[in-house]
Amino acid sequence: MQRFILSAKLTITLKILITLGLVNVCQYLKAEDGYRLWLRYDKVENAQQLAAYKQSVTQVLFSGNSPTISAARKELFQGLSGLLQLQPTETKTVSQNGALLIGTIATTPILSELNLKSSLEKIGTEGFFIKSVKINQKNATIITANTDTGVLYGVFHFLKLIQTGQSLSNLSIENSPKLTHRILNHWDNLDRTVERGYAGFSLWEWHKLPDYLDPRYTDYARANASVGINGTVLTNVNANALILTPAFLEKVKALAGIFRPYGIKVYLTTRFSAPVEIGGLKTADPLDAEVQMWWKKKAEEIYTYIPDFGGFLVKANSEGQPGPQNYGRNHADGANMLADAVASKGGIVMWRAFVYDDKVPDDRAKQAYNEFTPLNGKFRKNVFVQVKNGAIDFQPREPFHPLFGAMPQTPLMMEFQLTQEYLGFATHLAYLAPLFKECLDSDTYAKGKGATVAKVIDGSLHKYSMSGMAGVANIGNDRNWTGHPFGQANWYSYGRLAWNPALSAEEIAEEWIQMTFTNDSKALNSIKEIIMGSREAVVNYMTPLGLAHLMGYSHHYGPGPWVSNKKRDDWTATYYHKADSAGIGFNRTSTGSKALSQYFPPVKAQLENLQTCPEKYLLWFHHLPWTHRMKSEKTLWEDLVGHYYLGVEQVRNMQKTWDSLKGSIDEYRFAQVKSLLSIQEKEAVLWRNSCVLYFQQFSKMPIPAGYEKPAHPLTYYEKLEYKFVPGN
Ligand code: BDP
Repeated sequence: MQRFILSAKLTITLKILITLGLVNVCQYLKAEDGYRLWLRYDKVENAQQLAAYKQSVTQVLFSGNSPTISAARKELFQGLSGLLQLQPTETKTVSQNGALLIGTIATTPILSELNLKSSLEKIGTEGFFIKSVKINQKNATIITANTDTGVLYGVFHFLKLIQTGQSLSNLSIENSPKLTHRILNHWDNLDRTVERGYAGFSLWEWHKLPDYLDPRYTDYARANASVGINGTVLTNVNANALILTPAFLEKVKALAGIFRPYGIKVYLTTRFSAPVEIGGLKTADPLDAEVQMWWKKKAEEIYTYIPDFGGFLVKANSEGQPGPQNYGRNHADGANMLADAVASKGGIVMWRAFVYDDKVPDDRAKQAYNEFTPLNGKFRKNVFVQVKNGAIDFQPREPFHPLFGAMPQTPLMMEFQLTQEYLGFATHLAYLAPLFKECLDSDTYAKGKGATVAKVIDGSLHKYSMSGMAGVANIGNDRNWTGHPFGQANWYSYGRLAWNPALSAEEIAEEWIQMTFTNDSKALNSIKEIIMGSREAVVNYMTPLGLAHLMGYSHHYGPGPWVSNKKRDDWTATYYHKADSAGIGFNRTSTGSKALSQYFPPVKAQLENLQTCPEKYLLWFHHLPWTHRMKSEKTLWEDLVGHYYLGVEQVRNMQKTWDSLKGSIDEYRFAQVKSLLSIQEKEAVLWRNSCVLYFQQFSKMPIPAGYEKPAHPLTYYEKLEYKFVPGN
């Protein structure tokens, strides 16, 4: 009773304040905090458009009743009630213009009259088909597919048409994924810390699972399904064997149950030494019969919990993780043993190619290729070799990994990193789709011109039987999921590119902005300008002209070009930039480490030749004197300094453009991004000053006139120390 009186009082007070114009009630009660991601479903603002949409959706005929169809139905009604502010009636027959028919061909008999067979054959098991048709002489729209998951994807696409202001007339959309496996990799530990995670703790509340199911798990699944992500690896590649024990499998089962209706399979990372650690065996040798039996039994056990378990992701013999080489075996021996254990249930193994060893004297960039190419064709059918986009480690810019194109008989899976380990964490705005695209569009020349990385991983080049892309997630339990509101764009664009690598970074940015921020064309263009230039800005103020790995030791936060003399040489900055009085850069040509010889001849020739090597990769492949003449006619030193200063300028421009958006987007996110951009500006200056002063010791050349001078001497920057850096 008392509560009622209190809330009545509060309502009256609010009403008075609203009448007086003192409180904008929407903002007061519901800040746009980013939780809803790109699935905001706010009312369509343009009245004309809204009226047209309403005419296109007057009644709904939903058929089927699986959990996936229920999820699709729920999503549709949630979307329509928000976007169009209507609850269309569900009917069984088309009786007026504007009917929406949704369901698989098998559950929707009316559709069999429409002659859709050839279209449905084309879209496979996950594609969908949205078409304007006439039924009973009435205008109708059908959303159909061969499977319930296809229907769900179709519903999300239909809602997106409205969210992005597109017409619903004369539709004829046939859409299907180009890759079979579109998977997020969570580097989440069982204690809920996230390796290289900058958005809070892990979403998975292991302690409360399986009894408490956070509603957020469903929203996570919705977001993934909306972009077609169909798998999630729940645990860190630096694996803990405990995830394979019954107590944890029970928890995994609960999550799998939530994700299943959304077409998402669950995968786990395995610790190669699990048979010893939790199985009591003396060895984990993959050729040992007892070990093989242990994994078979373990897999059978997992399938009793999760009948559609996806399989294993494995990091082995890399950065101290155990693996088959501990027993004198190779990667194929290890992968095949696990593949055999899951094969009969349709499971797969994603075996990572991220291997390098500081005991091996060769260039780190060459090691994965050297270890894996001899194993081409030696893996079981259900094994992917998962390869990072570049040969070192998710740098702001890397040339494509030479393994792409080099393993025609072994399906290669792309691994991108969405979490910004090397791109300023969740404080820097960096839209990564241009980075992903740069790699996907690179020509490997594996079968002559046009053999792009995208064609390798979509399986078309070598006729792989499966194809896949993995994205190391940038998601945590921060209210807005990704820490930086623009981090959401990296999750979104990853999903879109895994669905179709041919999409452009720009078109993805546009749809994301429309759904996440606004349809207003002026604001849209300003945000697009910020987003599209953002990654290049980061490259410029961190690692321009092909430099790499200049980040702080171990945590990778902030500049550390001076990092040297650590326990592993290949974890220092000096290993990568090799700056000295003679010049700067890593010589990977035939007079250096010969890493270039791992590329197909036309690529090698292009990159080896200073006239044709794109300057963005220059110091990745060449060690050059400070006085080297660049295309700009400037010396290498001047050009390098120019890039560092340009990077800071670009961030300042991003700030200005963002400021111009005041009033066009909600206040909460406006203020949040504004603050984050000012951190980014501060840190960009820190990067610029640190790197320019550090390299100047070797170039012994002045910072060209006209540039603002660093505020402090080099020693100041070298002494900066950061404690408790997240994600480490
Ligand atoms: C590096 C990260 C490290 C990961 C490793 C990997 O610094 O935390 O464990 O990659 O991919 O980027 O295995």
